[in-house]
Amino acid sequence: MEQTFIMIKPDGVQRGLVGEIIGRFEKKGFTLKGLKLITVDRPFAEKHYADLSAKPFFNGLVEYIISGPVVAMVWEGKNVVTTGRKIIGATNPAESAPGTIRGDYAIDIGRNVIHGSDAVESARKEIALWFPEGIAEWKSSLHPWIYE
Ligand code: YYY
Ligand code: MG
Repeated sequence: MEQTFIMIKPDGVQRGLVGEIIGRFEKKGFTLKGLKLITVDRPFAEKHYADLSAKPFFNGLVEYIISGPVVAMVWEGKNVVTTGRKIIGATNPAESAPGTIRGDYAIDIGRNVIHGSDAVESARKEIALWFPEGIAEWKSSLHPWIYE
């Protein structure tokens, strides 16, 4: 089953949005496979966003991610990478549709509350980076009520 890496950024944690965000993924029917509150250091944040290291906003992005604890999660389910990105909404909250997390809870692109992997391959890399200890092995007993 497909997995994705979802991270509630420091603004989402500080603003008390953790429960709301987890609830949206839970209620959709996805399965929580990993979860931790963690403050990462600069080299770690730079590694997570390595693909963006040439961008002008890279330093500000890294500062933001290391500015407080984040909630790192692994969610599992059919098409969870693509559907997770839809639940999150467009990168710039000015363009995120109402009903999405960024559309409902964010205004500025540099405070957009949440990260979600953009492809199955990047999800695999991000899960390995953030959960080197591995993730939980369990199957929700709701499975037959969510999948036909
Ligand atoms: O995957 P996603 O988070 O939607 O966007 P990315 O293009 O991967 O950029 C990562 C992160 O960088 C974005 O969530 C906000 C920030 N950022 C920015 O501050 N300014 C930009 N012009 C583009 C992205
Ligand atoms: Mg991205």
